[in-house]
Amino acid sequence: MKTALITGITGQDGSYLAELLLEKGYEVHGVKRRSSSFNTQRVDHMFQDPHVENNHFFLHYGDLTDSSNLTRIIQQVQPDEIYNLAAQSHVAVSFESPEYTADVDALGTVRLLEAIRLLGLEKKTRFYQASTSELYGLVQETPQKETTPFYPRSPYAVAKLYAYWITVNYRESYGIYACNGILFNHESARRGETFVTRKITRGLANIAQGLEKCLYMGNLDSLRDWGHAKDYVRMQWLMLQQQQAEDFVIATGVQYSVRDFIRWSAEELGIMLAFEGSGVEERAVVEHIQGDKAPALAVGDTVVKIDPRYFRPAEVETLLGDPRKAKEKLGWIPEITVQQMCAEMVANDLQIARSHALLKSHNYELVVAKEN
Ligand code: NDP
Ligand code: GDR
Repeated sequence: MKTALITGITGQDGSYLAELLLEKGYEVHGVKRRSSSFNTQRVDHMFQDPHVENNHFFLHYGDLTDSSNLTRIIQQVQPDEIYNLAAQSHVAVSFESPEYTADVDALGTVRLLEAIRLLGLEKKTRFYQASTSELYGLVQETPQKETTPFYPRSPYAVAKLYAYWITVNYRESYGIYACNGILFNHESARRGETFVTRKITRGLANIAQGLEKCLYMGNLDSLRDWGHAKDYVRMQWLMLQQQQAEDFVIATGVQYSVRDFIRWSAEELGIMLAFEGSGVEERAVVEHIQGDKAPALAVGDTVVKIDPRYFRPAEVETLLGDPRKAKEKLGWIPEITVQQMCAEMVANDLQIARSHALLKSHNYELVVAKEN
């Protein structure tokens, strides 16, 4: 039985990857942060009573800023594979917390690689680094592939640039099987609520059910290459099963705008939107409603407005990946389209919104988180 250690197991990708590895018969260990409230919702369904036999799922308290703790966990677990998914992963937040982002996203990576080296696990432990299309930032070539030069545009991306190169460096210097997955945006019903896709599906579902009035957005012109997280974690595993460690771009090869994603999400709720005005005056107005998914809305309601608070000091305007290397060498092809993913996300958020609306209609007090 192989043993894997996943940092960031409580996040979107960590939870899907843990499911995949358990299915493949791995013993799965994850690092979770101490928090004053529960932070394991995405993995609770995998939790097994530690008192029963044949438990294959274990969580350890830890933090990427704490090297002695990481070294101790790795020493105890002796993993065949480490997936470093933990990060302060929000680009906009990284402008507010640049030093912390560097500590976790950049130095956290070298702490793990050094632990592998200090413990003499260079030949045993394979290492996956969650690299990102944000490395391309101000794009130098379209579509972006493994050889495209990087131009990071945020403290997050700059920290991830260090992590990318330190992973390459430890591969070249110490012969560690270490590789970078340069992943373009990937989403799901488990996506954090403040990333743009989930903010849209959750916000519109809440508005449709009368729990919120309007969704405030940033740059609607931004173009992204969106895939489904479930498809992308399959590739993370595949990258560690090769003869030789290599870096791969993982993307769909198709891009859409934030505005497109708003339009599809609204359509899933039976709402046809008209976008009016431009710049910070742009808004989306309900033009037509069909079906029963949006009982709280009427034709003419404004459901999306712009709030410049969500503009970033430096924006990544366009990202489009070229996944040919992954297709050719790993046989990896994404199975879920962005439109299917959008439908899944809306259905999930509509179900949550409906249950909240039901509670509200029976006078149960409900607070829907608004900060986004
Ligand atoms: P999430 O934000 O959903 O998950 C991040 C995980 O990291 C969470 O488990 C979080 O814990 C954990 N974490 C944050 N800070 C620390 C810390 N100091 N010590 C230990 N753990 C910490 O991200 P995703 O699942 O979406 O992404 C996974 C990785 O892939 C990240 O590194 C991200 O930067 C990268 N990436 C993501 C892409 C995407 O589109 N999703 C694309 C390209 C790269 P907690 O739950 O307690 O907050
Ligand atoms: P990104 O994802 O920055 O690409 O990083 P995000 O979903 O946050 O933004 C995508 C684009 O949408 C624009 N946008 C908004 N974004 C947010 N969050 N909120 C808004 O209101 C809003 N309005 C417009 C953004 O400006 C941006 O252009 C994600 C993260 O998962 C990273 O960890 C990962 O490395 C990259 O994807 C690939």
